[in-house]
Amino acid sequence: MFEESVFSGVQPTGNLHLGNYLGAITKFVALQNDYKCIYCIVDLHAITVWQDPDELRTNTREVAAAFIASGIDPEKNIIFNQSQVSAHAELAWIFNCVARMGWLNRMTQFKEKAGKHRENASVGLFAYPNLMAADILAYRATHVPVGDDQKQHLELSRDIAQKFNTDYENSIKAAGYENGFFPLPEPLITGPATRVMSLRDGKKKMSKSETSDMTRINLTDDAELIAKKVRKAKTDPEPLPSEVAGLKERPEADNLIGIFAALKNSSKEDVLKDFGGSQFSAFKGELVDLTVSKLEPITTEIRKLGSDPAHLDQILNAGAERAKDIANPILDDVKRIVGFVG
Ligand code: AQP
Repeated sequence: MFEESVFSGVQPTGNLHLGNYLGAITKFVALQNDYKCIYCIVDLHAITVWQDPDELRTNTREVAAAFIASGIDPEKNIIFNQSQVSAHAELAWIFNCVARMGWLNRMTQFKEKAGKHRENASVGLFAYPNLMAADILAYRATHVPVGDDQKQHLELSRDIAQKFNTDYENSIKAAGYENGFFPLPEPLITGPATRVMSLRDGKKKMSKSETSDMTRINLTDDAELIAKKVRKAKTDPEPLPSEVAGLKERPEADNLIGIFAALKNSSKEDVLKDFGGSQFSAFKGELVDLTVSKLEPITTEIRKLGSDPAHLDQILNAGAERAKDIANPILDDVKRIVGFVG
């Protein structure tokens, strides 16, 4: 019914970390073999919280470099920054008028990010999920690889797509679409590290905005710093269990085993077959070696690509043109369906 395709985005809001890498970027790399993929650096989302303009430019190029260094082919896939394709913002406005206040009021990410200062949060931060729906649906994308933290936003995207299809049913049929205009995009949340947790608190998500750098492993960290962070990662006094069930109520152990499994492309079960009964000190040594061996080539490549910002800009500009070629005709149809003249 809908041609299968993949869309996902990453915010250029600071150093990318192991959570972004395992929860999202490794999935992006794997999917490029089977789908038409569009990977976006979502700078419009980034400014929902104030960003220093120079840092925003640097971070945007750094995410582009991280995509490419991780193995995403910019020729085969489309890589671009969101603000270059105005269809995202235009469709988001239409979705602001489709989504209901009650739906957005239920979004836990807004509650967490706005915290006690809700009245002071930007309107953009509140409406963020509508823009995310527009990002995906501007391409009528069917599959969205994301970390577990984005599940609720994905569900909202589906609700918006469904409501648009219903609200404009007759107009959509008149435009020649028999089965609704938008697909209901499916989240792809798979593997042992869909929610990588802070190294200092197994109940909190690893995050760019957490003040302590010791809570996360950044893609730009060198081997020495990775070793220090892993050595200091919070654990409990028990040896590692031999079964996954034994990780219950042990969030820090669960997190480190999940990271190891994801980096090794294996499962928690298999990792525990090797390490069940081990002390954390022995396991952490192996985790450092594995993390460094996976990240070091990527870090080196990010640095190399970062030394030529003009080349990265060329890639983003070319990607934006290809993205416009897909999104603009879809937006034109949406405008007609809604009843805009022109
Ligand atoms: N800890 C995580 N574990 C697994 N996946 C994660 N993702 C983020 N954190 C984790 C996934 O990475 C993709 C890009 O995320 P983002 O940059 O768009 O925004 P975010 O989720 O807000 O990331 P951060 O690091 O938590 O940023 P701040 O601190 O600004 O809130 C998404 O697919 C996300 O699921």
